[in-house]
Amino acid sequence: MESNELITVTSPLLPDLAELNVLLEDIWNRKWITNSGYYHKELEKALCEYLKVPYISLFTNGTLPLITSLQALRITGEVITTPYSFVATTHSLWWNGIKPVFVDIDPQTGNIDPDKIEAAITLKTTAIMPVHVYGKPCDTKRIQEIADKYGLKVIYDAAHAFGVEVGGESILNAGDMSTLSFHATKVFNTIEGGALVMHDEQTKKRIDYLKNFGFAGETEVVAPGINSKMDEVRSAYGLLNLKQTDKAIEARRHVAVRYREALREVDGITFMDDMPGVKHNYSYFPIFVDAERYGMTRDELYFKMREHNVLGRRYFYPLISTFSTYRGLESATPENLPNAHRMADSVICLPMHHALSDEDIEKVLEQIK
Ligand code: T4K
Repeated sequence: MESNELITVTSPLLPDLAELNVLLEDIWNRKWITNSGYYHKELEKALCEYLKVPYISLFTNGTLPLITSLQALRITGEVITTPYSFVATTHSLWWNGIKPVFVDIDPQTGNIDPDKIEAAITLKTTAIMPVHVYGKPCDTKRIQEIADKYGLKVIYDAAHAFGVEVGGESILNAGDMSTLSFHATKVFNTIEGGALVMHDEQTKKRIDYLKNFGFAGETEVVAPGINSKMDEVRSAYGLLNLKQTDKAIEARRHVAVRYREALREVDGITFMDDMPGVKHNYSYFPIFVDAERYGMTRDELYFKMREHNVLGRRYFYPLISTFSTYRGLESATPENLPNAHRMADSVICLPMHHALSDEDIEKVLEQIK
């Protein structure tokens, strides 16, 4: 008999409750529960080390670092970005009064196609905001060459790229800044949370002011900042979760290996392989359905899986460029974004997390095979 248990696309990595209680007691004793406390500082330190980055600033979620990075770099006018992402990427531009300019993606990686960026640059372009979608690294070298040639800033939305490295170096060191999300659904989570990664102390200081209303000391406000601080409870929770992240990524890798092994034989289903020289985090496992060869459309498969309690997700469908806020933009036409449309119309992200059992994995595969 089939089990009624839902196999969800992800499941949060949770710290040991007894260990968390010890830290909570300490926080209670300290009576310092937010505004850059002890655990906030400790987590920033631990993350710099784990992620191999020089400076990091914690945030209360993964959307506010996007918005704040644009403020900090004083980005205006137009920003070139990808339509194939979670809607927060483009919303951060909107919240800064910036016009998003969508560029199509590379069909192999799902990331912005560097070959199409130059044609989208105008006199108003001030920055590029690519996304390492599913944690697959963008072509950061090519993007930087273009940015340098035209004097543009680059802010990477690295919400999916926690711990991803290329040639032994963190992908988070590319561009001018990178943002992270520590949402419950991510490889590393602080329930809600996020961060900005930067290269120098001066920028870190400025970001720390901006996330605390612009305060630079008790009586001085240096910029119209916002409140996007992470509290002590979530910082402590994050410290504990960081200790088990490597193990969780290894468990995810095990899932990816089995999925690939089984799906290589299924006609009409494709997926992404590991990239040479890249340390992946296995944050998502997207498959792409070719309806003709597979004999079923993506949506037919998606709903059939749901009927059997396998809850994949169609990340990232619909494309951001099709939402009412953005579809009026000249760059939002389907003719400008054929690869992004093809990917959004064929994708299902399979359940992918540390707690999937071998039985769960086989159940997911059964639905597809
Ligand atoms: N940039 C990119 C590229 C992003 O992908 C995101 C967020 C951001 C920026 C913004 O970062 P944040 O401000 O969110 O930190 C989820 C997440 O809410 C969102 O963080 C994430 N990307 C996006 C891709 O996915 P939903 O609406 O699909 O999540 P939800 O609530 O349907 O959860 C999915 C599944 O996860 C559930 O079916 C079961 C499981 N789950 C979820 C939660 C919240 C649990 O088991 N426990 C939980 O507590 O958006």
